[in-house]
Amino acid sequence: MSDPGPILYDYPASICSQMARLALVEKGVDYTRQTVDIMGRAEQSEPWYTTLNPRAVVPTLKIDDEVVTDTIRIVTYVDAEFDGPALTPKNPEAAATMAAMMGDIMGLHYRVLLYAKRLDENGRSQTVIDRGRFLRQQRGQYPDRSALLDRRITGNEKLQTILADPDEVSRHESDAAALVDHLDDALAGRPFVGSDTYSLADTFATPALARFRLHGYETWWSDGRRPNVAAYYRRMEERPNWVAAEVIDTGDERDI
Ligand SMILES: N[C@@H](CCC(=O)N[C@@H](CS)C(=O)NCC(=O)O)C(=O)O
Repeated sequence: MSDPGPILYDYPASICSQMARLALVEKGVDYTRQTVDIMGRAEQSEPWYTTLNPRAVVPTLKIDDEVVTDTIRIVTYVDAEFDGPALTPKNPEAAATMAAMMGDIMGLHYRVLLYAKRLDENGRSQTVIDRGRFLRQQRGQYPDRSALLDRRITGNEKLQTILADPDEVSRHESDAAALVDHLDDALAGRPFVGSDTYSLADTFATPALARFRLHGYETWWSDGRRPNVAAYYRRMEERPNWVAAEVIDTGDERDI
């Protein structure tokens, strides 16, 4: 059988999948995608996938027999192992700044931001409640997946608790807005967030900003606010990798 080359197991709208795709596209890697339906069919919990990714999350990159999980590890691997433009600054200090930025971007609670603007008058999201019900059904149906599903159920309950607490929701929104401030500062007088050339930090910042826009937070960088981020966002939208990596900044909460 012919070598399939690198395979990215991903989900189109997942923010982490978009980050991995941007890194692959920037490096010019010829890869194929296999969709893991993390929503309706919950394929991430199926044994064929958890064998690859025991944490049952996307993305996963497979190259021959090598399997790489965790988005930061995936993009770092892609940058190190494939030809193409270097996406990590050579200067160790700049590389450390880039890594810190990536950690900050990854550290936000994107699900809170997703549902925060779509709560009912009691601070509840029917989508999150339905998801919890679905996870408990799966827990009954697949006892062999109980450890994984119990973690998911606990996560779902925590999310419901956060969403029901306006102070907690505001705290997560403030963390995200502070990140946008940080990006605006980092972009003062330079075209990219991590260095003077496109870097892994841009593969993270782009889907994060796209996600904020999708969730209705574009006001953070419109009407003269955070002008460096506003100009950066326009530049990133115009890059060929935006389309090639399928960065998503419009859509419906059920798609993601
Ligand atoms: N730290 C992990 C996080 C991955 C992650 O949370 N992926 C999300 C999509 S962005 C996912 O698979 N969610 C499905 C689920 O949690 O059931 C990484 O960087 O790969």
